[in-house]
Amino acid sequence: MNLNQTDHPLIARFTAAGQGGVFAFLDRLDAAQRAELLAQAGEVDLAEVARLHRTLVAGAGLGAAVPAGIEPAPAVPLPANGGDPAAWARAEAAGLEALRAGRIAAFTVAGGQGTRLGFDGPKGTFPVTPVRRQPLFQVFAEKIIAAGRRAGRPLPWFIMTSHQNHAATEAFFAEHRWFGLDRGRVHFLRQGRMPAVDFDGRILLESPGAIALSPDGHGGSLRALDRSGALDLMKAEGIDTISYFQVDNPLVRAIDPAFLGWHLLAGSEMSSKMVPKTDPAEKVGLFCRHGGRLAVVEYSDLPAATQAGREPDGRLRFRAANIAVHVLDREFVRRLAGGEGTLPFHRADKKIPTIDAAGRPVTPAKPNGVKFELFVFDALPFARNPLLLETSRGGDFSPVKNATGADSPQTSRDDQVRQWTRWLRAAGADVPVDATGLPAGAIEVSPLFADDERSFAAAWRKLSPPPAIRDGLVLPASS
Ligand code: UD2
Repeated sequence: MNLNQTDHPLIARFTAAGQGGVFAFLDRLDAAQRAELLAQAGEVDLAEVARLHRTLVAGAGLGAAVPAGIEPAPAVPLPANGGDPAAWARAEAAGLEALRAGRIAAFTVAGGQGTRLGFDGPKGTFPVTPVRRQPLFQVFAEKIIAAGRRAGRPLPWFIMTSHQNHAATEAFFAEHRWFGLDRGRVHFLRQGRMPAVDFDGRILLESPGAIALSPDGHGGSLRALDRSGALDLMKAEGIDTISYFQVDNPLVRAIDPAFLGWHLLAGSEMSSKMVPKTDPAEKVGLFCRHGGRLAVVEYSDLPAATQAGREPDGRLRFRAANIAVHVLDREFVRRLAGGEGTLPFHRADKKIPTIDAAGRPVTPAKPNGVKFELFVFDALPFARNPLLLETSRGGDFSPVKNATGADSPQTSRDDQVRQWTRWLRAAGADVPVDATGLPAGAIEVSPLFADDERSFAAAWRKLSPPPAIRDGLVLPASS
C-alpha cells in the first residue's frame, strides 16, 4: 500500500478537506498502526463533519435553538390520576396477547461511556441491587425471563454496545452464562462512531495513530439495528415491536404489557413513557408539542424560566419528563435508518483527551472540542400516531448516573427498596417505614420472584410461613 501523504486517496481527500492533520504523525507509525488509522479515517464522513461544524459549531451557540411555539405535550394518565381503568385493562390484555404471539423484543442501549458514574467498565456490569449487588444486566435479564415465563414464550434481547465496551460486555455475559437466557437469543450490536472536532472544526487525534472517535449517541441505535441485521432477524422471527430502555435504570419495567398494548392499540409507530416532573431543576428532557408533532426538548435547551413556569393549580407547565423508555415499530426504525426523516445531530462540548503538535498527550482542564450525538427521541416527530403514556416514577424510573447525590447508586438502591416495601405492605406484610417509605434494613426481590405488585402478592401468598422481614432479606431466598 502506498502511504505517500499525497498519493493515498484517503489522505488526499482529508488534506483537501483541511483535515490533513489526522495524518501528521504517519511517519512515526508502524504498518499495523497506519492500517488502523486509515481504517478509522475510512469511517469518517468528511462532508458530514464539515456540515456539522458549519451548522452546530461555527454558526450556532451552545445547543439547539428552542423551537418557537412549543406547547406541553398531553399524556394518557394512569388510572390513579384520572385514566380510564377499562382502557388500561384492554391495553394490558393486548400487550400480553402480543407477547404470547412472540411479537416483542427487548432492546437495551448500553453504548454510553458512563463517565459521570466514574465506574471502570460497561455500565451494565455495575452492581446495582441493594443486597445481592447484582449487576444491571442481571436485573434486566431476570425481568426479560420473567416476562417470557408469563407469556409462555421467551423473548429475545438485543443490546447495543460501543467500540469501547463491546468485547467487555460480551465477555461479561459469557462469564455469567447469559444470566440464564438462551444464549442464541441474546444479540449484541455495536453502534457507530463520530469523530470529535476542535472549535475550528479540525478532527482531533486521541494519539498519533488514533482519531478521537466516540459513540454516535443513543439515536445511533436506529441505524445500528438496521446495519447489524437485527431488523431482518426480527422480521424472520415474526417480531414487529421493540421495547427500548436504557442501561442505567434498574427500576424500568423492561417489558410492560400495558405500555406495549397502548402502543399497539393506538397504531403508533413510536410511543414513550413520561413521569410528571416536580422539580424544575431535574435534568430530564421534556415532551412537548411542536407544529402538531410530539417531540422532546432536552433540559439544556429549555430556558430555566420556561422550565419553572407553573399552571394555576401549581403544577409545572412543562412536566412530561422523558424517562427514555420507548416502544418502536420495527419497520418505522427501518424507514428512519434508511434515511426517511433524518435525525439531527446534537453538539456537546467536552474535555477530549488529545495530543499536542509534538504528539504528546494533553488532558484538557476545560472543554477543548465538540462531540456530535444523535438522540433516539428525535424520531418521535416522524412517527405516525405517537403515544405518550404516564407511568409511576417509583415503579419505572431511578437511574444511576452520578457517583453521589441525585441519580446515584444510593438513591437508586433506596428507590428499589421502597418499591419492594410497597409490594410487601400491599401484600399484607407488616413493615414499618420512615417518612420517605424506607424500612429499617435493606431487602431485595428478584424479578424472578415477582416483577410487579400483583405478581408479588400472588408469590408472597404461596410462602408458608412467610419469612420474617429483616435486614438483608432476599426473595427468592435460594438465589
Ligand atoms: C438521558 C436523556 C434525558 C432523560 C434521561 C433519563 C438524552 C440526551 N437525554 O439523559 O432526556 O430522558 O436520559 O434518564 O438522551 N447511550 C448509548 N450510546 C451513546 C450514548 C448513550 O448507548 O452514544 C446510552 C447510555 O448507555 C445510556 C443512555 O443512552 O443507557 C443515556 O445516555 P446519557 O447518560 O448520555 O443520557 P442522559 O443521562 O444525559
